[in-house]
Amino acid sequence: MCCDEYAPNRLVCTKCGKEFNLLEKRIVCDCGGLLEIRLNKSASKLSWNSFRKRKFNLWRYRDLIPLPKDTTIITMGEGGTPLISSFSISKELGLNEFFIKFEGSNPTGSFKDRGMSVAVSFANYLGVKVVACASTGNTSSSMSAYARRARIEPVIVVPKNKVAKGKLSQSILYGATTIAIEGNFDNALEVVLRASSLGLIYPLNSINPWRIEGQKTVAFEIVDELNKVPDWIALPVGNAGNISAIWKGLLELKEFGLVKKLPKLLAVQASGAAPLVNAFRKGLEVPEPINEPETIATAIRIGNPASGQRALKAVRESKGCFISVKDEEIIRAQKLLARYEGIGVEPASAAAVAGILNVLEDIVRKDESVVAIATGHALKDPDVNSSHEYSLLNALNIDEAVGLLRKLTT
Ligand code: AN7
Repeated sequence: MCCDEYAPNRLVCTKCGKEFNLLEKRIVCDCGGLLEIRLNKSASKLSWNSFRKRKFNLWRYRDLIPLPKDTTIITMGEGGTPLISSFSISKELGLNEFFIKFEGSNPTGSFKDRGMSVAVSFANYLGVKVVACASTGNTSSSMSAYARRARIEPVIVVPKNKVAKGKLSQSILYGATTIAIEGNFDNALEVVLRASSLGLIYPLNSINPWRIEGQKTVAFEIVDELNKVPDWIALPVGNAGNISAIWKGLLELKEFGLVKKLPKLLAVQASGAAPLVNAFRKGLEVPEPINEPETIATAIRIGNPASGQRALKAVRESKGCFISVKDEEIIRAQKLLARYEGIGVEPASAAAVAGILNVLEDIVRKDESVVAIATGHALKDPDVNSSHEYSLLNALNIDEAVGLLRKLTT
């Protein structure tokens, strides 16, 4: 029997390999490396059938989320999001199997709720009083909601005037203390990292290993629902926590015998904020930061991704690809999803679909199965929605409105 078999779950530095007790409050290693949670082998007794006896939300996979048994779970039923078949777009493109995993249906409207449910549960277990995050808007909305539910104080640091209205309104509703910084997300993250190292706050950005434990569950759900591993998973990449989490989840499924093969990752960035695409092309392991990232997809307007190195490794291991899309292509894909499928997503999420459209036949073959992760709801960014053209007819009264309808339908 391997000595490792009954080794406890543990925190391991992704840089130097140093190990720590799982329940330590620590976020980074003394060497500066990010920490990752490693599961022990007892999970190898798991099966899809045992998962499927439970409700379809992220807590179906509780056995793979190593929170202590007596943790109070701070939940709003996150996860269990719909995997929507794309009828029209796939038919139009001649794609065999194309699905949208609609993360917009999470409690605060984005995939961030998965990581926050787990990480706020852990913060609460630690007895933390104040949590903080830097954010382009979704992390801050989600953290504020879950922190309030746990009666913990939320503090958010956001780039001034660069957060979409829907997201900002959410954190106002939750009453998060808000610091709006002149600068971008990368500067905001610097603030949170410094405050964390001074012991002022407990950070809930995706450098926190517990966030990753929650976010990996989207990979479990995709395989669970499809009943197979798709050929491709496409997703937008900003700070690169999500793609790192998804790859970690997939590797765990393989390790524990729950899948035999792994999908390729199609990682999509906006062309004005694409440090990882550049690094991928140049064959670099560590990305070079971009000083002034710019894109209409404000969620992924990030120049110095904290998990960039992990993301590059994940995409390479998967034999996938990093690609960039232009803002016009993002807007076109957003419109396509809305007007051909009825699926409303925010611009960052549309980037994943724009990416697939760009590389169809070159990188993604039409006979392959593809799942695009729609990370956030359309209501997050009402300004971009309102910039699409549509037909507006004004009527002064009821008779005139009925007259317009008559004209339109005859
Ligand atoms: C809709 O909220 O970084 O690569 O601060 O909101 O894990 O960063 C948001 C990121 C994709 C990219 N899609 O995920 C934040 C934040 C949407 C997002 C991403 C984000 P990561």
